[in-house]
Amino acid sequence: QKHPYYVDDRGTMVHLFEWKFQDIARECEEFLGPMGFGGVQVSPIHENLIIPGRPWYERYQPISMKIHSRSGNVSEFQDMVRRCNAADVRIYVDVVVNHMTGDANPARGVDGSTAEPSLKSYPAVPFTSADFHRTCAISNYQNATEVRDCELSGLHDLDQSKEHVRAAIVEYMDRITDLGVAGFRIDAAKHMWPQDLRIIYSRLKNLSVSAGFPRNSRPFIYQEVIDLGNEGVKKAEYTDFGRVIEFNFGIVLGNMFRGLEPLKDLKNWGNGWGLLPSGDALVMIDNHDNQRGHGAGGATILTYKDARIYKMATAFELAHPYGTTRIMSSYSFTDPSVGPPADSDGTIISPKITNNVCTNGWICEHRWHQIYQMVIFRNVAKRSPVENWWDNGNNQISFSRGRLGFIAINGETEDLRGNLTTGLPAGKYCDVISGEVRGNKCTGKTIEVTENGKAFIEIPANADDGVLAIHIGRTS
Ligand code: LAG
Ligand code: CA
Repeated sequence: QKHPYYVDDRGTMVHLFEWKFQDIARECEEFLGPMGFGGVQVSPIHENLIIPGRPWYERYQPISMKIHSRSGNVSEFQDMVRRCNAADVRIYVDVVVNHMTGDANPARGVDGSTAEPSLKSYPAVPFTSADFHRTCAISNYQNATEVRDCELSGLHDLDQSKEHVRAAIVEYMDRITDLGVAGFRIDAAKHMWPQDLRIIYSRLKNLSVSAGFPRNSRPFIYQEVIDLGNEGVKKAEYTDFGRVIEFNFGIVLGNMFRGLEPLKDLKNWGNGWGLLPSGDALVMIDNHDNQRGHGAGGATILTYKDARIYKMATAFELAHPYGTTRIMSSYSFTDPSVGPPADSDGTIISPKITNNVCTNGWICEHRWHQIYQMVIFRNVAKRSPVENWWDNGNNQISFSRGRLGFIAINGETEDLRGNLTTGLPAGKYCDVISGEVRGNKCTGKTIEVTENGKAFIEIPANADDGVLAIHIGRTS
């Protein structure tokens, strides 16, 4: 099902990568709810193999389907979901059911479960070798059968055509649904057969009525299918029964905001770009994989490390109506394997947040002014279309969202200065990038829209931010 069930038709979710449940609950109450975020994607919640050094990617190696991870146990998860729902923020769980662990000896999980991976024996589920595909490595991505029936990076590959496997997956997902979540990210969906996923999704129970969902609501499904256009598996095979994460989105925008292609080409963004239809896509600038060179994307993916152009690309993502948007929220890293900030015993250290700045090793892009203000912009703009497109023939662009919001972006080494059509009703507006409305005052640039909808817009080339954005009304 392709609808995220956000409260009040909110527009965006944030991936709080490796955050603990208790910290997420607090963040829902103190920040995400009031600021209009629609949801949070949490890191995988099942019990995973403990890998020495505690790299983040151990969480993509299930050893059982108990809810217990470095983010917390089942009661902490339940408490988080309840508190986030109460703050009008929905929870989405990253579900890893293509595979179990790779080989490890001994193999012990976060909850103490053990396994014999080399025998494909996972007694805590239980799964035995009969539940897995035979051992073979994926090497030829032109061969869809190999991609689905062999092992991704040596991770033992479950056979989702088996009734026992289907039942175990459905039982796990239903257990999470009962705790009040709104949907699921399906990890490695490309490595599972669409016909098996269709059956598994069709058996899932409805969302919890006691958690506040309307009767007969089906879980929101968005699937990780990396299809850059040249492999055996196609993203369109998965759009009948859920959304698909559109990886081209962040790749193209990365190229553009790095200056490899002119921003004026974004005029027809979403069409003719080889992107999925808007209603089928979940999009982001970067994710936990491609921000560190894992998965696909390559070196042009923008991350928090490219802060200025990252914020510009994110502003475009959130200003444009294409797709369901997700924001990445990271911890600082140089080594791509290293896990979240943690004590010597492996306990994750909570982010410390002062004046919207996270310390203790956390980045918290979602607390960056330019980003959360654009989350609000997207909520205000609702479903209104792109109108009043303008560009200078190169890297300066602007457009409105109907009569509700207006954004200008200067991606050039020349100043942007001119009378642009904003589409907004005449009046004074506060640029939410250089400031915000506090009390009755604009702490940033004030923009005056005249009767004909035009306003004088100025973004110097050397401005802190290459973006200006105004919108009607107030949200929160
Ligand atoms: C995903 N999407 O399909 C996740 O977004 C991605 O983060 C997962 O890979 C992958 N699927 C499997 O769930 C991550 C790391 C891998 C890591 C894997 C399992 O990107 O590097 O593999 O999680 O932990 C690691 C080692 C491999 C090794 C494997 C098995 O990096 O070298 O072969 O574990 O031991
Ligand atoms: Ca598979």
